[in-house]
Amino acid sequence: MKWMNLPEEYSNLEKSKFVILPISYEKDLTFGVGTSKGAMEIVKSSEHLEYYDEEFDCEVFEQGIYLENEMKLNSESPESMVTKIKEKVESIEGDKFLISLGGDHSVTIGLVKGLEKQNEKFAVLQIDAHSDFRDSWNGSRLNHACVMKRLVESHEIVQVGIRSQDKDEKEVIANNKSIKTIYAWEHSINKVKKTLLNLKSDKLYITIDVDGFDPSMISCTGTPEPGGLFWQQIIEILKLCFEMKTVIGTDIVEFAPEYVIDGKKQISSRARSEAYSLAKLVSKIICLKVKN
Ligand SMILES: [Mn+2]
Repeated sequence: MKWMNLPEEYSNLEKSKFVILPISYEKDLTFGVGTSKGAMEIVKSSEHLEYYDEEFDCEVFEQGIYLENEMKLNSESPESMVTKIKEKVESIEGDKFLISLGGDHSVTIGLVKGLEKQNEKFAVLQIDAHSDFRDSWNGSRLNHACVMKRLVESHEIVQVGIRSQDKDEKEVIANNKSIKTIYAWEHSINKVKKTLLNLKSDKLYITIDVDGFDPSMISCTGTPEPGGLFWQQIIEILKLCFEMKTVIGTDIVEFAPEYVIDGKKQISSRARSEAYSLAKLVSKIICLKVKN
């Protein structure tokens, strides 16, 4: 399988600037199911993408897009999942740009740890409905609800689109200077700009939990929350990030295209359309990296 069905000269590892890493992993989902199929559903829909992006006047494929084999990690413990992803990321050459497709949000812990080897200091921008700041969840400190709590131990964090958290998380965030939260109901592009300006790190990793989108845009996710961000708002946030910082990698997580009906797992036409939107988001990320 190839991203966008690209011919060999634009999809071999050696010549490709961009590397897409699909990860299948889901543990202890809070509400819905099906995240483990998310990555490959996005890959499948990429064959319908245009080669050209008119918004950024960019030929998406030109610098090469290599599709890694899917990492199937459902049977791994959280600790071993993190180690395997970290080692995989460390094995990717530093001049390539990583775009990982999710799995549940805990995969981001492994992705960020993997990038730490080649990047001394970087901040993490998180687009998400949830702050993911629980210290542990369902008995694990590596659960998807604890991701940002783990990452803030070594990185500055910017959260955008947040609209669901518990009281303890709110207090932890308020008392930690390394975290800046822009709630969904107070979101403005100027707030994002000011926050990026105040970061000490020049490098930035971006993690996109698809529930950061409003559910009218993306509904196939474990815990959809009303009042989210819309397509163009997220593109504007990404534009700012790429213009103001050196973005070193991104992930798109928590897409859950499957639902169960009469005991059988199915993928709805709605899920297919959302998978296409997320594949297009990958195109936009590629264009922004090429342009900046
Ligand atoms: Mn979330």
